[in-house]
Amino acid sequence: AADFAWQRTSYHFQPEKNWMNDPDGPLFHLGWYHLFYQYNPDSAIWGNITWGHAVSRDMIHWLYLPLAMVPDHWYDIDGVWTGSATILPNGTIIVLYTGDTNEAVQVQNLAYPSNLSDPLLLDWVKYSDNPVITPPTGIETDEFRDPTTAWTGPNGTWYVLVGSRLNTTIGVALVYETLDFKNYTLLDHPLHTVDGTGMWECIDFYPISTNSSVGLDNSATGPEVKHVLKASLDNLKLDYYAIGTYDEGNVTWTPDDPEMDVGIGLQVDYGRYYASKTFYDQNKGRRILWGWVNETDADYDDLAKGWASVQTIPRVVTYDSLTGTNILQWPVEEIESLRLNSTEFEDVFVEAGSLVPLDIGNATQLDISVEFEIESTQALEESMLGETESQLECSVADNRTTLGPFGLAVLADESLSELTPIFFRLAKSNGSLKTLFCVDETRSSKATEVFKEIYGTVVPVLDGEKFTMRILVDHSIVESFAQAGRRVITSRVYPTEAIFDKAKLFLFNNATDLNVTAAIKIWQMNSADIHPFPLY
Ligand code: DQQ
Repeated sequence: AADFAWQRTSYHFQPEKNWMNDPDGPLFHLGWYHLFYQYNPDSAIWGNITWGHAVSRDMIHWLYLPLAMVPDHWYDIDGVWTGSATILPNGTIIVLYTGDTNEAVQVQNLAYPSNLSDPLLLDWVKYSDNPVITPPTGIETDEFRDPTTAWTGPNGTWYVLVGSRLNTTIGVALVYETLDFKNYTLLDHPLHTVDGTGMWECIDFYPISTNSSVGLDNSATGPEVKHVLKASLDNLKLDYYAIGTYDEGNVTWTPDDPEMDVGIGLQVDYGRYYASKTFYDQNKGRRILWGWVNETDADYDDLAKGWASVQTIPRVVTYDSLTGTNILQWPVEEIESLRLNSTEFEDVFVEAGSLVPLDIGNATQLDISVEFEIESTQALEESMLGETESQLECSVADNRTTLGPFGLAVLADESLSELTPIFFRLAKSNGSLKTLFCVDETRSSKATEVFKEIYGTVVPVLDGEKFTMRILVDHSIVESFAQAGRRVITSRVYPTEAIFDKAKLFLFNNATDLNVTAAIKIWQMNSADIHPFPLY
C-alpha cells in the first residue's frame, strides 16, 4: 500500500482534510489574498459542496478560515458551486456563484461580504432575492453554470459570462448585461461558440497587454490589448484557451487563429489540471492564474488518506510577444521566498545514451531550473536529414530516437524502479524540426490503481534559444514549465519507493545521436506551513 503521509504536499495549497475542487473568487483585499474553493467538509470525495476559505499575505503561506458559504437556501441547497468575484470601482466586492437548487436546476446567485472593513472577509451575505439568473429558454437546466468576473463596457453597463452548451455539441459563452448585479438581461448573441466542444464550465475571459508584462483589470481595453477566452471542457476535463480580439461594441470575441479556437487549440496546462481561474492582482499589477489539480489515484486511496487534490502554485500570466501565439505562465515570485540552499551544476556533458545522478541530498521539495544546449545546429540539421518524418508524439522516455528524449528524472529511486521523466524530444515533422515537451508517468509508481499518463505537447523553440525548463517538485505534484512558460505540464505522481531520502534526481539523455550540455540550478524548498488562522 502507498505511504499516504508522503503524498501530502509541503508548499502547495490543500485543505487540512477532505475534498477540494475548483478555485473560486480569488481576490486581494486590505493586504490579504483570498482563496475560496469548492470544498466538501464531510468527506474526501466530491459532494456537499461549500466554499472553503483561506487567506495569505503572499499566496504561498496560507491560513485556513471558517467556511465562507454553505448550502442553506433552496437555490443552493444541493451545492454552493463555482463563482467569481468582481471588485467595483467604489471598492465594493460582489460574488456571483452557481447554486444547485432543491430541484437540481443551476441558477446564478449574488453574495457579498457584510463588512468590507474586515480584511478577512469572514461574513458573507446571500442576496435576499436570489437567484438573480435562471436558465434561459433553450438551455438545459443542469448545463448552466460558473459565472465569470464582470467587466464594464463603454456605456457603464456590466457584463458577465455563464457557460453552457447549445444543442448537444456547441460550447457557448452566454453574455448577461447588468447595471446593479441584481437584474440581468441575456444578450441576443453569445460572446463566442465553438462547435464540437460540448459543455463549457468555468469560463474565464480577460484582457492581456501585448506590449508589456503588466497585468490588466478585467475592464481594460485599448490598441495594445488582446483578450484571452478560456473554457473548461466538461467532456474532456481539460482547460483550453485562445487569444483573440474583443469587440466592445458588439460584445463578441474572435480568435486570432480560427484553427486554434477555444477547445481545439491550446491547453492551459497539458497535464492534470482543470477549472482554472484568473484574477487581476491590483496589489502588484499582475494577472494571477489558479488551477485545480485532481488526484489520479483511486477513491478508496483518497478516503484512506482523508484528503483529495491540490491547487497549483499561483502563476503570473503574460502575453508571449516573441511567438505572438500563446500566453506565458510563471510561478509567482513569492514562491522564491521558500528557496533554501541551492546547488549548481554547470556545463554538464550528457552524452547520448547516458544518465547523470545529481547529488543534492533530499529531492522531494525542489525548485529546479535547467537549460540544455544541443551539440550544434549543423550536426542537428545533418541528423535531421537522415530522420524520417516522425509522429509528433511524446511516448515513453525509454523509447530512444535519434534526437531524444533528454531531460530530468524526478522522484526517482537509486535503481530507477520508479521515476518521473520530464523531457524534450525533437522530431522531424513537415520537413522541419519540432520540439516536444513531455512527462512520462508510466514508471512513476508501483501502485497499480493509479492512472499513469504520458502527457505532452509541441513547444515553440525559437532560433538561438536554448531548451529550458523550470520544475517544481512537491512530494506528489510536479509542475513543469518549458521555454519560460510557453507550455506547462502538471502531474500527480504516487511513488512508493522513491520517497523521503530515497528520492533522487537524475539528468538523462536517451537520444541515440545527440549530445547535450546542461546547466542546472536546484533549490531545496522550505515548507509553507499552511495552518488554521490563529483565531479559529
Ligand atoms: N465544479 C463545480 C461546477 C463546475 C465544476 C461544482 C468544474 O460549478 O462546473 O463543484 O469542476
